[in-house]
Amino acid sequence: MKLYAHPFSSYSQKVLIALYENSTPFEYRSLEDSSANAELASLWPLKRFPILVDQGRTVLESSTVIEYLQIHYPGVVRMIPAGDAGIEVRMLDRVFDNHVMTPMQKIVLNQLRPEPDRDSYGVTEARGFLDKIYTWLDERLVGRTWAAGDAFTLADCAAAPSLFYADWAHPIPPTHTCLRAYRARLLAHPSVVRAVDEARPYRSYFPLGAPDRD
Ligand SMILES: N[C@@H](CCC(=O)N[C@@H](CS)C(=O)NCC(=O)O)C(=O)O
Repeated sequence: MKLYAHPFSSYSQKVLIALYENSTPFEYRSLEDSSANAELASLWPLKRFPILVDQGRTVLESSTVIEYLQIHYPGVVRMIPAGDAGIEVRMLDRVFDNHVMTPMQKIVLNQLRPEPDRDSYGVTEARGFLDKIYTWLDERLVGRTWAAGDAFTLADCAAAPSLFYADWAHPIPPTHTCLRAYRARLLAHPSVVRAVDEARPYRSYFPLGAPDRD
């Protein structure tokens, strides 16, 4: 099983955390390597990553990759619970991707554009979305250890990198104690610690300047 990913990429970290949670063996095709980049381009013209290749099958999209791992390489940690409990997990996975990761990426990627092509309207809008979702999450997470309750799931795999980088791009206000405590809990969790540590050598890639913390 090969994973095409980059250690500093948020969606790559999402899948790496799931792999590390269950100590699932895989070949890491790091996109620091030009040959891995060429292979990625031949497998997926959009060149979005991570992607997984297993026994000739290419699996796209981080959430689907994690679902694939659960079905084909199940481990002790069940990433998506069966039945109704899976609804909250899948819903929060979508919330973290669509409403934390997407506005965070908007702010970060805007900085990589040439100055005349920057989108200040879009960035202001993204900051507004993050303010709203931070408030929503701060309330939703009351009384929960992990995103969907007591168990670490797919939703936490999505939450860890999205909140990690979102807080760098648009800090979570100190008044949101529940959300900040959840982010800190994630950053102390072994699979997340490993993903964050592997990404440390690439912090200079953060276009807004990585803060001296975390
Ligand atoms: N919906 C995709 C998003 C993947 C994504 O946006 N990955 C970023 C890296 S974190 C990427 O491919 N960036 C390169 C690009 O946009 O060309 C997923 O869940 O896997």
